[in-house]
Amino acid sequence: MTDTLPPITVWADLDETARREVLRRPSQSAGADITAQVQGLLQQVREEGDAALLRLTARFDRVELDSPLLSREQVQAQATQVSDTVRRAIDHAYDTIRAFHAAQQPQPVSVDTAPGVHCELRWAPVRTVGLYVPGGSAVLPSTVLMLGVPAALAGCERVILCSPPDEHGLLSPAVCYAALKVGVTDFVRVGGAQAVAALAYGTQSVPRADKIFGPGNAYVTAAKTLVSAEAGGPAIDMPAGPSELLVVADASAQAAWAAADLLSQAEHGPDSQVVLVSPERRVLEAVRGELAQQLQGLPRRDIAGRALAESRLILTGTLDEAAAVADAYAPEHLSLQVARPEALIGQIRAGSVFAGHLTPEAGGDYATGTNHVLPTYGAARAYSSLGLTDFYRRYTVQTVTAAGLEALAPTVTALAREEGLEAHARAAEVRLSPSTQGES
Ligand code: HSO
Ligand code: ZN
Repeated sequence: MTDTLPPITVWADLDETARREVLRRPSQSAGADITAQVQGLLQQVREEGDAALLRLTARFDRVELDSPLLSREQVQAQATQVSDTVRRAIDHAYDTIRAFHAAQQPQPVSVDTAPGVHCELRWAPVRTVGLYVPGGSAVLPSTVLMLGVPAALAGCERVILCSPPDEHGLLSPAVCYAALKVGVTDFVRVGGAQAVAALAYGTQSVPRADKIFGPGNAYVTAAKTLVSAEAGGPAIDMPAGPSELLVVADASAQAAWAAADLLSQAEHGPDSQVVLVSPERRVLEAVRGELAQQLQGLPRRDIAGRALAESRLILTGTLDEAAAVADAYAPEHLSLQVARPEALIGQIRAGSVFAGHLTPEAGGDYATGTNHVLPTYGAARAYSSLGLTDFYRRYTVQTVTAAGLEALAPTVTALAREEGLEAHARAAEVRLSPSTQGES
C-alpha cells in the first residue's frame, strides 16, 4: 500500500508553479454534464412538485414513496428504535453544541450617528430554513445537530429537514431522534438535487425555504449554487465541498495520532483532501508508514485509500514555513500537532482549528461543540465556519428627527445632485420646506 501513497514533497525543491500545483484541489466546478443534469432535475420539481419528487426518489433511491413527507408519528416510531448508546451520545453532543452556539447570540447595535439621527442594527431569525442532511455511503445524524441546534436557538419558525430515504423509505432512527430533539417541523425523505429543488421552489407538501443549509455531494452542491443564483432564489450557507484536513506536525508529534486523523477525513470519500506539512523528515516518514499500516484495519479502506493516493506529505525548512504553506492552502480543518499550537493559530487561515496533540479532528466532527459545517476548497480565506448568526438576518433601522434632518439635508442634497439624482435631493428638501412643515 505504501506505494500508492505519494512520496514526500520537498517544498524547497519546488518553484512557484509547482507549489501552486501541489496545493491545488482537484477541479471541482460541477462539470458541464452535472450542471445540465441538475438543471433538468430542478425543472422537473419546479413544474411538477411532489409528483417529480416521488418519481426521482424511485429512480435514484430505488424506493416507491406515497408521500415525500414522513409524519411526526412515523418519525417518533423510528426514533424509539435508537440504541441507548447512540441516544446518550446524541444527547451529549447536543449539549456541547448547544452550549457553544447559545453563547454566540448576536447583539443589537443602537447608535446616535449625529444629533437627531439614530441608527440601529437588529437581528431576526430567518423564518423558514431547509436543512440538508446527506445519506448515501454514510448517514450523518451529527449533521442534524450541527444544523438543527443553531436553527432552534435562533428561533427559526419552520425547520425543514431533507435527507434521502433508506430502502424502506424511512430516515434512520438516529437521524429521527436528533431531528425531534432539535425541533424539526417538517420531515422530508428526499435527497439529492431534487431535495434542494423542493426547498427552493416549494411543492404541494414541502414548504419553500428562505435559506438552505448543509453539505452534500456534487449534485446537491450544484443544485444549491444554481437555485441561489436565480432571481428571488433562496440563500445558501456556503460553498461546501469534499472534506479536507491539513495537519501541521513538529518533532513533538505522535505519528500514529497524526495518521489516524488523516485517515478519519480520508474515509469520508475518495475526493477527501488530506495534507501533512512538517519541517521534520522523520515525522513525515513515520506518518507515512502509519498511514499504510492503519489503513489496512479500516472498514472503509477502499475509500480512504483512494483519497490517500491524492494526499500530500510536504517537508518544509522550518515550522514557520509549514504555517505559511498551511495558510496558502486555507484548509477546512487545521490540526496543529505541535508543542506550541497557540503560536501558529493566528498565522493560518482555516475553517476550524484543532489545537494540540490531544485534540482529534473527529472531536469537532461530533462533540466538542464547534460546528462541522465549514468552508472548503480554500474558501476559509474569506468564509466563516457555520455559526448561530447564519440563521439570522441582520437589518438596520434609522430614525431622523426635525433637528437631525436639518443638519443632514444639505449633505444628502449635495451628494444627490453630484450623482445627478434630483428626486433624491428633493425627497430630503421637501421635508424642510415651510409648506409641508407641521404636516405628517
Ligand atoms: N468531517 C465532516 C463532518 C463529519 N464527520 C460528519 C463525521 N460526520 C466535514 O466537516
Ligand atoms: Zn468527518
